Amino acid sequence: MINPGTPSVNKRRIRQLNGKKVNRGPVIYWMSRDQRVNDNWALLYSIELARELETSVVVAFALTDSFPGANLRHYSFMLKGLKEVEKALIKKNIPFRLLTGNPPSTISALVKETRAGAIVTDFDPLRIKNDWKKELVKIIDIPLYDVDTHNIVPCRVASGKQEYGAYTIRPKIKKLLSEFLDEFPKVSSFGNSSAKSDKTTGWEHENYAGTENAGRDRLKLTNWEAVKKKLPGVVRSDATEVEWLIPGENAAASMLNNFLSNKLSRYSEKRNDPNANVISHMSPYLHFGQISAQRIALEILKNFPKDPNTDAYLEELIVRRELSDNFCHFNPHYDSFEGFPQWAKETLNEHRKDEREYLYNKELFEAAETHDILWNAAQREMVKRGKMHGYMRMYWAKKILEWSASPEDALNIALYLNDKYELDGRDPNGYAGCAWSIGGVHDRAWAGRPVFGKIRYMNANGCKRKFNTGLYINNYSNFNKKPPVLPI
Ligand code: FO1
Repeated sequence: MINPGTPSVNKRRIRQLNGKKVNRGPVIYWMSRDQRVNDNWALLYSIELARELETSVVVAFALTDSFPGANLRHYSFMLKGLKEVEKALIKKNIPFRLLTGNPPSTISALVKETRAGAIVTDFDPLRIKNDWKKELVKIIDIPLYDVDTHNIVPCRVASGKQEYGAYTIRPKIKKLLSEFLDEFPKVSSFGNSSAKSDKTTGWEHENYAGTENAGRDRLKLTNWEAVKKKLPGVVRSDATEVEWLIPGENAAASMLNNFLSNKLSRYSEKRNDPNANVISHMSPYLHFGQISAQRIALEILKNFPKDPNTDAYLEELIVRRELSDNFCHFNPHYDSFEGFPQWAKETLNEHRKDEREYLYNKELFEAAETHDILWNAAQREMVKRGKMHGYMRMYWAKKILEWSASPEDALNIALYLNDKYELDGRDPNGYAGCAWSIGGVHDRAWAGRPVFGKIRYMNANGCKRKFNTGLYINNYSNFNKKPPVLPI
């Protein structure tokens, strides 16, 4: 229970997605984007609502084996994180249910089974999540609330339209930080009367194995190995599991501490140098919601004086990331040529027929078999480590535009590879990043040139000026070479 008297969740984070009235019965937190127990406004609101309605909370994660572009690399990282979520919730006497199947159907089945009185879920601007929510509200007659706990300033509060770029959204966000960048209440254990009902609601389901003592109640434990085996589509992937990054809320917190203590002081100077390894590695944890951006910002502001390092990092963490949610939320074509700004579509159309000095298809790009050894090294870093350095991602995507038959092919290939190999693929950051590189989204027009037109151009010399490209190329010179064990 949140300790009585704790400030309630800022209502401006919350939207009710249908017009239904709450019923008696437990509050379900349908956890999806924000897969963590600490620093989670959606979980906190679920508990607050349950307290008001004098009922209990059940947390559910609806697992689909067909999340577009996802494979073993992603599911393995995600499931390990969810296993930790379940353990942490059980310690707080909050039951966790892992549901497998089509999310709207499995969630509505849970509503029936538990006779739930309301559902809370977390905000996500991606099409697939909106489709799930639209389908769910058609088949439930209790309220569905959506809480933005991914953004510090809720996406739907920061702006009411698609923003042109960082320079237009930044002042809007800065003005609202004092309202939203507040400390989270702690979630202590919850006198969950529903826990007793576990026995009566017959949770005999192949996803469950055994029970765990949780205070005076016994709660079901998920059989995670059985669940992972049931993910048929992911077993055959060639995007192998990533070993160097430990998944889960605890690992995310220690990775953050490591970044703050050992790397932040060199961040602004070295952040564009892949060999310097000063990046935070937060993006996979942020993608799966295993850490809150608000927590990261609070830790920085609490413990570090404002300086070029904190400015540069907070700009990425707050402005750039919230800009990408804004882009995906307000632009339904966030993953296609149609989503580019008018000036970019015009200039790319004018240069459609320009001769491509080199031309590669998806297979050659994927195999890192272009003429450019720097580009190939970046592709191999992504395939081997599941994470390409941010500066190289821009170069990598822009070269796909330069060496593809059309801008549409380029965007499709960049998104396909990004979503297949990047741990943080299928994320608004990735869609906005590819659209920036290939379609000038959030950027301005530059001097025209073949193929690119007025889209900003980048070349290897630009990289050479920033870092030792020879060392980077050597580190990723072939697929069999073990990637360097970078000091995490
Ligand atoms: N979210 C879900 O609610 N259910 C899933 O089964 C699921 C699978 C999944 C696989 C790979 C991946 O990268 C993301 C996945 N997500 C899933 C979504 C994820 O939790 C994030 O919410 C979004 O991708 C970020 O917008």
